Amino acid sequence: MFNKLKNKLSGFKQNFSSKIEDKATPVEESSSTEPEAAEGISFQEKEAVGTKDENKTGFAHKAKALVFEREFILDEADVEDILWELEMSLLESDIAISVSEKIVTDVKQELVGSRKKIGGNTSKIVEDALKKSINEVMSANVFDFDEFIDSHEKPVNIVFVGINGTGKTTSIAKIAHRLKAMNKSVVIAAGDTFRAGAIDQIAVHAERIGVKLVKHQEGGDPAAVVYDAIQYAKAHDSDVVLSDTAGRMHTNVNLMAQLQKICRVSAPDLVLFVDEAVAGNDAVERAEQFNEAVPVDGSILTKTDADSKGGAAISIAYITDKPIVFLGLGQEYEDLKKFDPHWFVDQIFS
Ligand SMILES: Nc1nc2c(ncn2[C@@H]2O[C@H](COP(=O)(O)OP(=O)(O)OP(=O)(O)O)[C@@H](O)[C@H]2O)c(=O)[nH]1
Ligand SMILES: [Mg+2]
Repeated sequence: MFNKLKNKLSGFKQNFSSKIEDKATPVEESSSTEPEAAEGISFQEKEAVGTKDENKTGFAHKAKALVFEREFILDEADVEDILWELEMSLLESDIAISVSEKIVTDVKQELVGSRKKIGGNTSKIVEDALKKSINEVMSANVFDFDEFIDSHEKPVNIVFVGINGTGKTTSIAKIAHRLKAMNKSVVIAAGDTFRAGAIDQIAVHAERIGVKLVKHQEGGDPAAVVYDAIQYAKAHDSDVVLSDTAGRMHTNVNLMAQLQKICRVSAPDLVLFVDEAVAGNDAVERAEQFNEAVPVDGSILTKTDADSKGGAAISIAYITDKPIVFLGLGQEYEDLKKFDPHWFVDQIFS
């Protein structure tokens, strides 16, 4: 997962930290290594009255300071090329332009132009600056799915949308499995009446997981299926309705109008846009285009297990201003992760 991005960031860390090493200088003794004068007596007086042991400790402290305490100051010209390379690496990793620019600016602001102490090793200083910025980008929009379900009036109505083959049906099955394990009652609406085999596909999942499926005939009106599923859930006091929809291109006017009808008729509490992490910037753009047709509340990024770049995951919430709700990490029901920016950033730097 994210191997290409990891390699690129690691190359950047190495280059930037060797630049810091080049510019590192020992901290001058007078700056911060001398012990503060005790209250009421001057520093000279304190030294004069100090015991032999205290003097020894003071000397050891100073000696240590000379060897280990270092600082650096970088100016823009020192790292211009390295930061340019970072920006190119981020763009090549499918991170959106504005997000790449933000990360580069953050790193620059954090490490360039002012005097910095070298606390740990230099590579850690660079990693911390990168981590801080990426964390900030990814924490801009967070959403707690479980809290949403618990705090919302029953049945919570969730509609899944996206282009063909991105993992909508599989994600619904994973979420149904997850909700069931949390003792929630789930109804699935077989709202993909368009693709041959779609109803059977979701029926197999519903049966395996042990949740109710509401379905009509192939070619039927998906809005009616979703409506019926909600009526069923209301009558049976179910907690959640998960509505599948057919994959559609955002450019297909008729199918987008059908999606609008589904949302009009069923008034979803949550519309989740599903796309593949591997689609990179395309996924981000599609999220925006779907949002223009039906107000999308958040995204699910699937196939993150096969994503070597990480760009969509880093950019999508920042660009669309909607949170990532789940990540798909494989084909099994358990391969679903509630999105956590800190976990994600740890994966990139693991
Ligand atoms: N590796 C991996 N494969 C996934 C993941 N999520 C879904 N898939 C696979 O992607 C393929 C398509 O998944 P579906 O759930 O049928 O996608 P869909 O969006 O419902 O497709 P349409 O209904 O045709 O639009 C299947 O083979 C899934 O097993 C994931 O997180 N990781
Ligand atoms: Mg499907």
